[in-house]
Amino acid sequence: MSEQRLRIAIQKSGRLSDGSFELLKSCGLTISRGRDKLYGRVQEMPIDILLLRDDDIPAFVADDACDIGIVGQNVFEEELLNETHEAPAQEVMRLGFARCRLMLAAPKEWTFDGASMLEGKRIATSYPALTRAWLEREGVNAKAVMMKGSVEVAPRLKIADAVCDIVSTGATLDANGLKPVSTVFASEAILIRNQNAFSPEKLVVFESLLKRINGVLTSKD
Ligand code: PRT
Ligand code: ZN
Repeated sequence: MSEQRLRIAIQKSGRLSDGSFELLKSCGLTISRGRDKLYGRVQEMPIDILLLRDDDIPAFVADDACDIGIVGQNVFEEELLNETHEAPAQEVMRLGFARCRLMLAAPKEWTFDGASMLEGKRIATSYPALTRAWLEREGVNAKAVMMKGSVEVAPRLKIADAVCDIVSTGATLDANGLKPVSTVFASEAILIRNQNAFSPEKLVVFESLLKRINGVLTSKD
């Protein structure tokens, strides 16, 4: 990949992919994908695209492997709270798609009357840092237990008393005998960038891309 081309990280396949590709397309960009499908090239502007797992995007951007990226705010903020990078990536703007909420959810039979109900309880989550920050704000002493997947089955398996998970329609919680009781973090896709100043060539491309994205977003309002 040329040093002169702006490198953008987007999710290879998942809930952010369609929105990310659509946004670039709406900006008037055509992407040709490499044979390995991990790499794409924009025809109209000097932009290279790296296709990654969403969880890797903040670190790739922080470490300068990519200049910018599109990721869920939930993943980005969790990484920030974990302070894994001395110079973390920075949020540039909200992109208005992949909206969801990180929610505290409890067994349906609970009569939930406030966060204090969670005192001393175990909460399964893929977002322990965001969950702990919320518990702290609420003044509750509870244990956030990390689970990478299938968080919603934890109460049934008696691994945890409640969960803190991403909710979109709520159907997954419902199917697992859980109900959402409180929003911990509201999320959507965001554009992030590396902290360092871009080279003059890259800056021109970056600013032109931002202008196009802003144009697309305002035309949707
Ligand atoms: O493979 P890779 O690691 O790249 O992808 P992934 O499987 O880790 O992530 P992916 O593609 O599922 O989600 C990417 C991002 O999309 C998330 O980080 C969120 O920012 C956003 N997003 C939007 C969602 C949802 N909606 C969503 N519904 N992420 C996950 N879900 C899951 C949730 O975890 C739960 O299992 O969908 C289920 C709940 O959906 P409902 O509709 O039943 O409530
Ligand atoms: Zn992921």
